[in-house]
Amino acid sequence: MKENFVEELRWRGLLQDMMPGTEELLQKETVTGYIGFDPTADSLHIGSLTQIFTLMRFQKAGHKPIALIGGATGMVGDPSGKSAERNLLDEETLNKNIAGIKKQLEKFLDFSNPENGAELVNNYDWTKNYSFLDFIRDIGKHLTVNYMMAKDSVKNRLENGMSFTEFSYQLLQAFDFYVLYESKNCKLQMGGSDQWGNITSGSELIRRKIQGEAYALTTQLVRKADGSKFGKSEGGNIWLDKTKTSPYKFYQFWINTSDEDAKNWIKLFTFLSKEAIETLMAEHNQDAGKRVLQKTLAKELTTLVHSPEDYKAAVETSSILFNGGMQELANLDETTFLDVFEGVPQFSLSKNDLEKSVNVLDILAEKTSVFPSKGEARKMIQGGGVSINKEKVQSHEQNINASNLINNKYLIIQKGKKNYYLCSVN
Ligand code: 383
Repeated sequence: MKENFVEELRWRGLLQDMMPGTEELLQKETVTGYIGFDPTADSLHIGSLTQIFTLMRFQKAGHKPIALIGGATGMVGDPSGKSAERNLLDEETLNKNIAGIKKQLEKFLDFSNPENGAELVNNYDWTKNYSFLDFIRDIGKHLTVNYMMAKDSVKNRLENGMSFTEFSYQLLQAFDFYVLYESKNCKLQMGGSDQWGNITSGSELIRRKIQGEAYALTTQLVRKADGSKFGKSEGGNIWLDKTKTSPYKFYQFWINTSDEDAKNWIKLFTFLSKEAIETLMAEHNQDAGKRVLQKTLAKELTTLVHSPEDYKAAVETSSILFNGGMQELANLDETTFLDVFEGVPQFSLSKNDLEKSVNVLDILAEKTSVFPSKGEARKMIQGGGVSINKEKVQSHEQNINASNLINNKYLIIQKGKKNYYLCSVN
């Protein structure tokens, strides 16, 4: 008896829809299943994590996963869930994106297992030489326009219009499923719930063209309890590529998850067992302030997507701002340094401002607005409540000059214990 993949998705709150017979098939035999990713950017972001995890869970349950990169479909653009026609990507961008995504997908799956090793394919390989005439004769003939128009991805666009190009998208994706069914006995396609229409077009094509049976399964799209979009921070997407989102920032994203979200996400984004999760939930309910769920999420995900070393560094960096000294801050690379200060109010000074020594009160209340007035700044200095670069300002007569800058560029001002300000000199 196989590990029950569908049941696993179900208790984790991941399952959205499946075609009748899917669960039975998965219980009966080792199934080859695939999920497609279009190369719309040169990195995947955490919005794709659910599907990466689905492929990993599928493989752990003993089935054979195929990750498909949409080199061909990426040239067209999926209208599913989109309210307007998209711009076509040029070839150079596409190639760069394909290379980036391929490298990432390879990290998550086991390609060496002789029983159910993963495969990575690119639909450009079987689409590039297929002629338009052949395509409309061999493939297009099997689905009616009526059928295609009944899909949400098309229906939702009838008012504003859509090009023939985007209308054809579902046929291209259907063709992929057919090719994989024929060449690799791939009987299942999975994806987020926005993909239901495209996936079932594939099953329909396989049924009509060769009387084959192919199945569909979709997972729920991840939502945030407060209704805002999952996967974005103030600065945009949370990417899996560490040059786009540093491991520190990635870690912080999960650490800052709300309690509500953390309770759901611990099931979606970890491989922890039901029992382990129940224990964590109980701990969380005892003392939510300890943030055990958030810490576990951050640990599991930073370790998986980046590395154990990156996780360790992120934890250390996180404590630097509050517990660390100047030297530790100065040793951070600039990206991480700026990430640490994200969300902290920032001011910029010009080089000229610091050419000569400047009185500290001028910095605090004139060149920046850390304090509303020099009087207030003076009062707080007297009370010992102002630090610059982690050192207490002893007197309001103190001066600041270029030699005080960290890495020749930054001043860190602290008002009281908790309020940080970053000045950068340009
Ligand atoms: C292309 C060719 C296929 C099968 C699938 C595709 C891609 C698919 C698509 N998927 C999204 C993407 O690439 O556009 N048409 O950005 C997203 N996926 C997954 C998941 C999701 C979907 O990559 O719901 C979120 O991540 O299915 O929006 O033969």
